Formats: sequence, structure tokens, C-alpha cells
Amino acid sequence: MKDQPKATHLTWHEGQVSRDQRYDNLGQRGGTLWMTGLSGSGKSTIAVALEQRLHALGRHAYRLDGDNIRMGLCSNLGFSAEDRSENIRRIGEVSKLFADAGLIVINSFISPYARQRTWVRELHEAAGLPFYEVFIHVPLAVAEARDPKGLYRKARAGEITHFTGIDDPFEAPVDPALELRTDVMSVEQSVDALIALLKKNNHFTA
Ligand code: ADX
Repeated sequence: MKDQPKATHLTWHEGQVSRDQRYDNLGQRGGTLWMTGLSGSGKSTIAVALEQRLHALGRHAYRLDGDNIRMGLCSNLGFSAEDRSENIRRIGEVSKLFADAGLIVINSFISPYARQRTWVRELHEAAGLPFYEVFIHVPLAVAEARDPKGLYRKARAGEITHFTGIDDPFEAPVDPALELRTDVMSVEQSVDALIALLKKNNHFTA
């Protein structure tokens, strides 16, 4: 991952509207919820339900989803370790901008490497922005049994290689802000826990 710009002779231009002024207008504080977990663990399902709940509460949120982002911003990336890192780097930078703008960013990316997730956390922390790692946790056997896109079957058959959990690693979070066991919790319960996390951290009150 690249931390330093390739370009030289750059000058940062400061605006005249502060982050706090933006947050005041919106009536909320921005931040990034980063859901990590195996394919089929329930990240996108929870993200969609959380977005709906926040919208109903009059809150401003935006979802960034692995498959969707790979159809646009990251359409030139595959699943090598290098490409996965670049994928997360770009999403991390976009999340930081959206959180700075005042949005509650709801991310669902496998993001299998702990080092990448730490990098995004540090990117947020350096900018004074909240970042919450949320582990969407199911045993591999459960994700594989769900197989909503039929990808585990293809990976087992050797039709897809470097598939996370099968022939590519997933490094589970060690100390996530929240762990959601989607095999024993309902989607509603997971959303309740995420809303509680946001309220506890003063992103909004009502
Ligand atoms: S990440 O590893 O770079 O974070 P990301 O979340 O963007 O992955 O994309 C994962 C999605 O891509 C999966 O939900 C799945 O639909 C699809 N996919 C296609 N090939 C693979 C693969 N080899 N490993 C994991 N996911 C894959």
C-alpha cells in the first residue's frame, strides 16, 4: 500500500467550513463502520438493513459494498494479495472522506488481512475520525453451507482460486469494537447492536 503521494509539489488547501460545522448542519457525527468477515457471513445483508434503519431514523448513511465497488472504483483489481490491499486502501480513503463529510459509512468487505484493517484504522485515527471494526463472524462451515452466490462450490471444484477461507487466508479480528454471530443472531439483533454502538459513541441522539 502506498502512503506517500507519487506527485510532488502539492499544497493542501484548507476550507472555510469546519468538520464540526458540517456535523452541526447534519445533526450527526460521521464515522466508519467496517464490517469484515467471510463471503456469505452476512456483511451485505446487515449493511442493507442498517442503512434502512438509519434512514428511517432520519440519519445520513452510505453503504460501500465489496462486489459493488469492484464494479466501479476498483474494477481494475482482482484477488491477489496486492490487489486486495489496493482495494482496501481505496475504500479506506473514500471512507475517510465520507466520514469527514459527516456520513455514517457502512462498509462490507471481506478485508481478510489484519494489516490492511489496521492501516484503515490508523488512517481514520490520524484524521481524528471514528473507526469501528465489526467482525461478522460465522464458522466457515456455515458460510459455505449458505453459499448465497455459489462461489464456495466453485472454489471447492477449483473453478475459482484464491477464494477466502478455501485457498486464501482470513485473519480474524483480535479486538473488534463489535462481534456479530450471524448464525445465532437475527439481522434485527445485529442492527440493534450497531445502532447501540453508534449512539454510545454520540454519532446521534434520537
Ligand atoms: S477483499 O478481499 O478485497 O476485501 P471484497 O469484499 O472486495 O474482497 O470482494 C469479495 C467479493 O468478491 C465476494 O463477496 C465474492 O462475491 C467475490 N469474489 C470473487 N472472487 C473471490 C475470491 N477469490 N475471494 C473472495 N471473494 C471473491
